[in-house]
Amino acid sequence: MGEPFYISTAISYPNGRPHIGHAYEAIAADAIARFQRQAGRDVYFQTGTDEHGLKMVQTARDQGRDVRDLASEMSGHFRAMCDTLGIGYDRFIRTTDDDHYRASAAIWRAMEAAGDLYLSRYEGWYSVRDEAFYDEKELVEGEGGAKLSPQGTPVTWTAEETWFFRLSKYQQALLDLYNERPDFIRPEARRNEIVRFVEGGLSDLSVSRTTFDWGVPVPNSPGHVMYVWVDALTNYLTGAGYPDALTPHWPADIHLIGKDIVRFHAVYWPAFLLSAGLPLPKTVFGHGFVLHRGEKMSKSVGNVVDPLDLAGLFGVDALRYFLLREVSFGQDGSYSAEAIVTRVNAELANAFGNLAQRTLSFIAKNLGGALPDAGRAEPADGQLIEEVVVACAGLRTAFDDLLLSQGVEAWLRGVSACNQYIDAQAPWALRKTDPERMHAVLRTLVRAIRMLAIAILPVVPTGAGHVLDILGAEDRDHAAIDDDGWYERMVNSGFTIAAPTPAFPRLELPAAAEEE
Ligand code: ME8
Repeated sequence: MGEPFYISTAISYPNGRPHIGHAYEAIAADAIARFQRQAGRDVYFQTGTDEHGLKMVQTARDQGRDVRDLASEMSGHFRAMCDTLGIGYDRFIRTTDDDHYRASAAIWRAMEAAGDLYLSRYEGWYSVRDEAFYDEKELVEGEGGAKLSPQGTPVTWTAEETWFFRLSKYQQALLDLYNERPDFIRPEARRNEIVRFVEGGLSDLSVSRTTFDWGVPVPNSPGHVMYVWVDALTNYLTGAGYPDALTPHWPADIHLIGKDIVRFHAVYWPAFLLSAGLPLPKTVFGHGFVLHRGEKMSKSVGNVVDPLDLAGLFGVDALRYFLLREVSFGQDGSYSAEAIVTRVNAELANAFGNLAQRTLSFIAKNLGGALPDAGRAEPADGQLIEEVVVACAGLRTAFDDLLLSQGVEAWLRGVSACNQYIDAQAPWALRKTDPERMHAVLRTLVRAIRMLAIAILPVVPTGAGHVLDILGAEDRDHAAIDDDGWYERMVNSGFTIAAPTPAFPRLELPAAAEEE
């Protein structure tokens, strides 16, 4: 096994069904996980649901149902979304899992043993929507003078006896961390936000609640449950075996989360870990928001588009490709049915899908499926392979650095080199005039298509997998891209290409979506 690689998504609040933002985060994390598996890393990928807290209690109350039932039912929808979208998680954690209660109690005791917890009275503002405490100075004014959180959500005055965590004690340690490890928070804009916030001073954090009981009980403190973010963040450790011996996957390589929850991951979480004497994750990456035609949606606002409807309309690969390609990773992005159809048709269906389909069906039809002979090579053939090698390497370098959209762009340069090559070489015309040259051209294309299909597997696992199945290409990791002997071995094995069905069908704009 290779070097360990741990990637997590945020765990979602199961107070409603998943929306496109959840799908986006899961897809991005899955593409990174698949990519690192191809690179030979021993990947652990965790996602799941964050089931405690006041938001869950209130949603259940509003619906007149039991909070545990609500959590279970909605958690099931999140898991089903992951399964439908081909998210290859190693664990789908629920914060109601028994081992998670044990891990949460253990980190609590460790923070207590460090002298970082004390009982006092909390009086201040709380946003149930964000499950967050805010200082007076952070609040903004809404319509009619209403006080709102910096995220624009309503806040209520809260006063109760709670446990506090000595967050203020960690101010300098956190600033040192951001300074010494510039990659701890990415991208840069998020890092700057957090540095500014911490430089502004940190208040101690209220970490228990007494007004409801839907949470992890505070050890030896009857009536107190942990503040939902304490147990939520601990999910990452639960997955790594805590409090028993930590697996080699800890510390996590990437906590992938949205930009609205960077503060919890880049301030509270490292402070808890420092207090408990545990190693810190390597990178907290705050991706942008995906907006429908530029408008923010949220479960509470109600303009949510079900990702499974989109996957049903366009296909899983199309949705994955669109989101990873369209959104510059780390920034906000917008989607619409038209944008999905336009991009997927241009780049996946026409540029790559058609290249594979034309080439492989031509071979199936005209060569009886037999792999083309060496034929008569020309310099253009070697040049094309070189361009494709560079394109695949470009994708690899970019994905390694979490530049997902740029990675796909690099890959597309390889695809367009193939299409230019086809146009210039016109293999279909060579069939009658120069079959020897036709063989060399087709053979070059088969090699190029295989490399490109392997490289794009993390993004479109089904379609790229289909192309590789047609080619009988079983090895699909990065080493396989560089494997020059593959073609000869396939020829020697007598492999033939069967008439292929298209891997990336063209999309139609659904009638209903046009008017939306
Ligand atoms: O925040 N576009 O859960 P959540 C992209 N339980 N990403 C989006 C998005 C959008 N429009 N809307 C939300 C929570 N997200 C906590 C996390 S982790 C220990 C606890 C992202 O269900 C959001 O930024 O509100 C977060 O990363 C994830 O979806 C889950 O959001």
